[in-house]
Amino acid sequence: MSQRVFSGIQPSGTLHLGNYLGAIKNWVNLQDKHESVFCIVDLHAITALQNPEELRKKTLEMAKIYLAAGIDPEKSTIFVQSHVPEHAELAWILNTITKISELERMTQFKDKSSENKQNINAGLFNYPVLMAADILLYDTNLVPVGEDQLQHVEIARTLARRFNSTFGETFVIPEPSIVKEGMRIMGLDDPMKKMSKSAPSEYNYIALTDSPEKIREKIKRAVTDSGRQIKYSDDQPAIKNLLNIYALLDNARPAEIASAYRGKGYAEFKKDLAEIVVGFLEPFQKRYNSIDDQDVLQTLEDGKEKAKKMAGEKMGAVREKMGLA
Ligand code: ATP
Ligand code: LTN
Repeated sequence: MSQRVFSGIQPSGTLHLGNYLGAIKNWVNLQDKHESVFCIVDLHAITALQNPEELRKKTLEMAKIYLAAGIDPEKSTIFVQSHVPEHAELAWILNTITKISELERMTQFKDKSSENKQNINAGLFNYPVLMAADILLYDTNLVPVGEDQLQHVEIARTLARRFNSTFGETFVIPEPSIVKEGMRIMGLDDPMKKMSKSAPSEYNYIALTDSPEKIREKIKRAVTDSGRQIKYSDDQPAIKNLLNIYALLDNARPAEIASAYRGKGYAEFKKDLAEIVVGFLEPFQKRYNSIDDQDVLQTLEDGKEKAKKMAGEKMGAVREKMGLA
């Protein structure tokens, strides 16, 4: 039976290979089997101070990234979170059934508030509640995300259950959807930390916009393990990470790639990996650059209408159940 898929990314910062392999690649596969809704979560982005012009630009860029990565507006709904006010409305309501202690446990809140001590705002604290609203408004069954978002999907499940048992059956209980090899792509400069756009060094990540020369240089400089062999094992986390990237882009299994390189050196493996990454990103960037802004705006307009209809129906039911109508 077809299920409903929902996911989103904030229109801030540069997208990297971790975002693509951990989340977007899975979205592209899921849209063929399931009714899918993909959102650009600008209301989440403003939990850090944004320049208005820049935010508008990044929102459009993110929509282009979705399209260039293969999200097909004929199959999926693509829209901007702030275009559908029901997200903020449901978030408010869910806030009233969320315990402060539940939000205090969120590791992303702890990380982000320690990174940016001057702006620990209430929106940053309530971020997971808005994310729960995003998910629950659309009767979502599956939420494809990277591992770092699992705790937030768990809160969405808790709030759905709590609402249903207090006010009557209203929300579907969502499940996370994770691709094992892609769920946590590690930094190229440190295989113990996840690849992240907020990393201090650009040698941590491969941006989806990096040039072929930059990609080759970054992979050449990627740290390797002290062992000499190319094998897929937890005690060689750096090579394991590179094998995961290779396998996901080549649609193969990491252990198979490892055995194809048995007896060969790291240099040869890295050289081939760089070409695999370039071979993926070059056509991606071509597609990205050929997308017309006017077409994207139209896609977002169509997406808004579809999303409004779904979200409006759900909010009607919520208001009714709570005595707000
Ligand atoms: P930051 O590191 O600045 O917090 P980010 O790079 O983690 O940002 P997000 O916008 O928070 O990016 O994440 C977008 C999506 O990409 C989420 O589904 C997230 O789980 C996934 N993701 C992010 N980083 C990775 C990674 N290193 N490996 C796998 N998935 C990832
Ligand atoms: N918090 C997520 C982005 C996000 C999201 C969502 C993901 C906001 N709402 C709903 C899945 C479903 C992140 O990646 N930082």
